[in-house]
Amino acid sequence: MPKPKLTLVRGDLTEQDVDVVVNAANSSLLGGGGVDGAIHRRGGPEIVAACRDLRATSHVDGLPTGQAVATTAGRLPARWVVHTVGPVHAKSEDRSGLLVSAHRESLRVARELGARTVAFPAISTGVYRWPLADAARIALGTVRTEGEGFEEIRFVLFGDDAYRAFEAEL
Ligand code: AR6
Repeated sequence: MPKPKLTLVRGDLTEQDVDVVVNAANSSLLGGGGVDGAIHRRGGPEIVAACRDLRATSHVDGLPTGQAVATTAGRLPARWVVHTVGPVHAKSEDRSGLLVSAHRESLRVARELGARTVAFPAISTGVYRWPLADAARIALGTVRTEGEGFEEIRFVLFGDDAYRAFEAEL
C-alpha cells in the first residue's frame, strides 16, 4: 500500500477541498467553540441535524473520547465531516493513548467512507490544552503508521505556533 503524502497548511480547516475534514468535537456532538464551532457555522444546519440523528439512534450517550463518527459536511467544500473527541490534557495522567485513538479512528472511518484525502486540525490543542509539540508528535506519528492507502493527509494549523510545532515534527 502506498504511503500518503503528509502536508501542512496554515489556515482554516473549513475551507479545505478534501474528502474528509476531521472535527475536534466533544462527546455531545452538538457543537462547541474552536474548530467545532467554525465547522458548524460554515457547514450550516445539516451537520447538527445529522449529529442529532446520531444522538437519537447509534450514539444516545454521545461519542466517547478517542472514537469517531461521520456525518455530511453540509455546505463545506469537503464531502464528509468525521467527528472525533480528543482527550483533555491532564498533568496527573497520561492520556496520549486516547489522542492516538482519535487520529486512528478518524482514519478508520474515513477509509470506510472511501475517502482519499483527509484534513485534520491540531486535535486537543485548543480548549483541551494539549501541549503543541507533544500533540504534533502524536498526530504525525499516528497518521504515519495508520495512514496507508490515503493519497494525502493534511494538517491545517490555525496559528503560527501550531504550524511551527508540526513543521518541526515533520
Ligand atoms: N481551522 C483550523 N484550526 C482551527 C480553527 C479552524 N477554523 N479554529 C480553531 N482551530 P479546539 P480541542 C485550532 O479548541 O482543543 C470545542 O469547543 C485551534 O487553534 O477547537 O480539541 C469542542 O466542542 C487549536 O490549535 O479543539 C470541544 O468542546 C485546534 O484547532 C473542545 O473545543 C483545536 O482547538 C475541543 O477542544
